[in-house]
Amino acid sequence: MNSKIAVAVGLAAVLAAMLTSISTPTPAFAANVAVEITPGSSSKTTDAFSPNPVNAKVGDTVTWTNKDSQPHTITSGSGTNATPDGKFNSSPPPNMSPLIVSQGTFSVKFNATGDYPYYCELHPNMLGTVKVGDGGGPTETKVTATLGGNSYDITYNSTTSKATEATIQSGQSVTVNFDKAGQVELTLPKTMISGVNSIKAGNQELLQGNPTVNADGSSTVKFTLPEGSTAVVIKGATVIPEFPVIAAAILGASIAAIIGYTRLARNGEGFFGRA
Ligand SMILES: [Cu+2]
Repeated sequence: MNSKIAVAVGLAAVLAAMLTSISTPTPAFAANVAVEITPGSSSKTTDAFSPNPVNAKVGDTVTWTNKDSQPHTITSGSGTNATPDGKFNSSPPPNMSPLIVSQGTFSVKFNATGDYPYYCELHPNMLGTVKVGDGGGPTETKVTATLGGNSYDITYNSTTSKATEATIQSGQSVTVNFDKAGQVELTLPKTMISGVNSIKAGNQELLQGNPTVNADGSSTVKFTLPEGSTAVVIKGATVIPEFPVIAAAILGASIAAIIGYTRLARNGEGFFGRA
């Protein structure tokens, strides 16, 4: 056999083996969930990881990939006092070895529901959470509101209630409908509403304390939708107007100019005086 042909046959065999391994079916229920350690993460906090928090189901494997140029660790525990809780650690004591080097990965399979906070032992300012829900499906989903051709995703987290619809009352409020009562956490995009100051079910105020404002400017609010209620009306300092403010201002100025010109014309005058 000619050596070139031999190489070609060898490559084809390797390729066939790779394709076979790729197409091997994975178990129907367990999933792989990807999280990135983001570039520049050593100087970041809760945005050091993406997504964060990350949602998984019991049996899922979460894999972190280090997209930063520096090494990091994925260590379970609360980062504020930098104490490992021993649940998982990419870089166990005593030598913190191995570190997750640039482009390296670390995986953990989660077998029980709960919230799992974690941090980086080299940079305890880097804080993340894995939220593991039961096998009934993701606990966090979204509902989309539209206005003026734009759509706004509202993410919600609830084990009891499903958001069925969201509508924007331009410049006033956002209404979210649910299938039934229960505890709900909503994250509302800044482009839709900011400065959330009221969440009402009928006449009942549900908002307690201030909403959490996230790094991207979105607001996260938690409330309990009372029995018998299926909708909340959310108000804030600003709710997206039908038209952008600048467009409205230009439109207003144009109307004023037309009216002004019409009056001048009626008096037999142009903009530059009598013709
Ligand atoms: Cu780090």
